[in-house]
Amino acid sequence: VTGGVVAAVDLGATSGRVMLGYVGDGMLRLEQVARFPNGPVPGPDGLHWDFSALYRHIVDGLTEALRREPGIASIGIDSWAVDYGLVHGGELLGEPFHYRDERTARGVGSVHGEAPFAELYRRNGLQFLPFNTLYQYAVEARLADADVALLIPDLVAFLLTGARFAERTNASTTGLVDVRTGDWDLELAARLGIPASVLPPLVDPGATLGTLHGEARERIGAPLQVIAVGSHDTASAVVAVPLSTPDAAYISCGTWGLVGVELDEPVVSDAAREANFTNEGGVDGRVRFLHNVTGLWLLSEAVRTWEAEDGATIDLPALLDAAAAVTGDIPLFDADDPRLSAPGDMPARIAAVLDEAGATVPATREAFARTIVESIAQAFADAVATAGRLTGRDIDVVHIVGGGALNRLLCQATADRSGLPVLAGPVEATALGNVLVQARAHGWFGPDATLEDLRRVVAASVSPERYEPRS
Ligand code: LFR
Repeated sequence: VTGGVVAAVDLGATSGRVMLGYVGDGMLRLEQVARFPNGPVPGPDGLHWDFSALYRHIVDGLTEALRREPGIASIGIDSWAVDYGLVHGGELLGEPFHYRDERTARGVGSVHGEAPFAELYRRNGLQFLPFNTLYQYAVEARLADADVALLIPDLVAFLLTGARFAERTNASTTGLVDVRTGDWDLELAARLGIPASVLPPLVDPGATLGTLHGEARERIGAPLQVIAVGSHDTASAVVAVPLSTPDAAYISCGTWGLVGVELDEPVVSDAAREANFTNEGGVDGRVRFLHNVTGLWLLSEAVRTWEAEDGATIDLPALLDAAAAVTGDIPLFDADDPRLSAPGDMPARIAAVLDEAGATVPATREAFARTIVESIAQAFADAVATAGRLTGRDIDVVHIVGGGALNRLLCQATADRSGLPVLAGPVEATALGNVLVQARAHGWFGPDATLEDLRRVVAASVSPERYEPRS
């Protein structure tokens, strides 16, 4: 057999999807079966996800996928990183917290009191992000009540199959995995008061997690296998970047812009730490050496505020066209300013940041949108240059994958500001990476297919759009 069809569950911070992935003749193709909204839900004790609703949508989507395509060979699940659900007696202990909840600030203080950031970086290789799971566990009142803590894709797999595992690429974002060995850093966990019992066994992408059981099996209607993929969405996206040269950089651009390169070995130098570059686990033991740039979140939150003001929806493509036509000086702000990470009135907060820096606040929405997009592009260009400097690579092309690849203004501005050609696409890199890792586990690309082989399949299936830098 050299092909077949699998289902991919791909959960993003603003929407989730269930897709069918068709693989054959060294090509692949996606078909969307279900799409459902996602986002932060304010509660009395902070921001949460509506995980119960997400899970219902996933089961409905998989049911529909199997109805359309009875030959599905397996299911793979990926989502955003760092967030988790606590399980006790087989039940979920409340809705998972959203990583943008402000409670994590307290966790940072207590963790760094025990293990200073420079030590953490040597151990886990992670850039500082205040919501990394270890900071969340430090303020998690119910951790001691849990039998196990499962990251979001692992939690979905648990509910579907009963199996309790931690997929390695996503586990690497907890801050509790040793960057050299890829195993739990149990000594660090003990120092931070995290019981080893809540950390489930680690598995690699490609492993079989289990078979649908119980209610899920009855509802969906077949004993399908769930296979571990790069369950961190960014890990799956990087699998599907059709890297065109050995010195290519990538930007996985959705809510976040994850900007970096792929390495074989981690870089945990002082310079990498000071530049806040992360060493996250990739598929096949590769290292995702990258920096989190606050990406299209800035634009989507601004649009959400304007829509609330107007009581009407905004036509985003039209707004971006108008933004592209703005002339004159474009004021810029630091897209990574931590004050811009929580939900809220984004235009007002960006205005405050600009004002503080002595820059003019744009007077129209189109000028505002332009300032946001150009500021993101500048942060992208800076991170690409830093990735090159820290790894000694002469970056010669930038691949943009994910929803941001559709944003022409952003792609062109990134080319202009980096001075490098940008290759935009595939838009659905995450779902493609999810499908590819399942397909490889089924042997559809032969017995020894490498990541490079998988990327050749992507390159044969999609043609990225090229943006040349303008002076
Ligand atoms: C992107 C992403 C990033 C991670 C952030 C929070 O969707 O997974 O890689 O840093 O969300 O989990």
